[in-house]
Amino acid sequence: MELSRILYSGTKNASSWAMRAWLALREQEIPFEEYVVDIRRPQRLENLARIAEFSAPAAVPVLVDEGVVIFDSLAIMEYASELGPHALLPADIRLRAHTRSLLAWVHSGLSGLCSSISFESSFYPEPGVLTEAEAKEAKRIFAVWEQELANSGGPYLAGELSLADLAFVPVVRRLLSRQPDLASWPLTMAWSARLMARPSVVEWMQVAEALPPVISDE
Ligand SMILES: N[C@@H](CCC(=O)N[C@@H](CS)C(=O)NCC(=O)O)C(=O)O
Repeated sequence: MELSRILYSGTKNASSWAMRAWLALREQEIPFEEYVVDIRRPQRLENLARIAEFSAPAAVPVLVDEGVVIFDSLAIMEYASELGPHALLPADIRLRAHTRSLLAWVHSGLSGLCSSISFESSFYPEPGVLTEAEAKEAKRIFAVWEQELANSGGPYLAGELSLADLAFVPVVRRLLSRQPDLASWPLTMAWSARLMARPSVVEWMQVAEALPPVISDE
């Protein structure tokens, strides 16, 4: 019998949360059918109302796996990590907890950076420049990545590729679109290039970059 697994994803140049879940499934080579929910206005509300019929948060992503509804990118990412052939969280219990902290930090808005720099804007022909406060916060995040990579020895934040790296992909995209000078953070520079070159990331971005720009809500 064929497996039924549908990911309700979102408009690819506007859905950073959907992207994270999608990347985790792709990285684990978990087969799924994708249903792209158009979250652009004005159709957004009507489309999300349909999602609300089976998923309480009325948001994407949602994975419906054999009839079981798994909502929220974090839950889907953890499921992908458990279901696929290579866990996307470290085996060591302390390292795993630390990696989950990074994931949780992204999930709780990365100290406000995600709401001030929209994912949508990273696809604009001229994404604009960082404010002084954003540039300061970006530098702090580059330094955090640099330290994580130095501690683990790379090539990813926790050594091997983990959910933390995947969760940061839309953040890297946002920040790199503003063309920061990463010379002071060489490990971060190499890691971000490595991450953005992963076939899963390239696959999503190729579709996202071909779409008409979306004016963000913020
Ligand atoms: N915490 C949720 C956030 C999901 C989310 O905000 N998704 C956006 C698209 S990327 C959405 O559907 N927004 C519609 C809304 O909340 O009205 C997750 O991680 O899945």
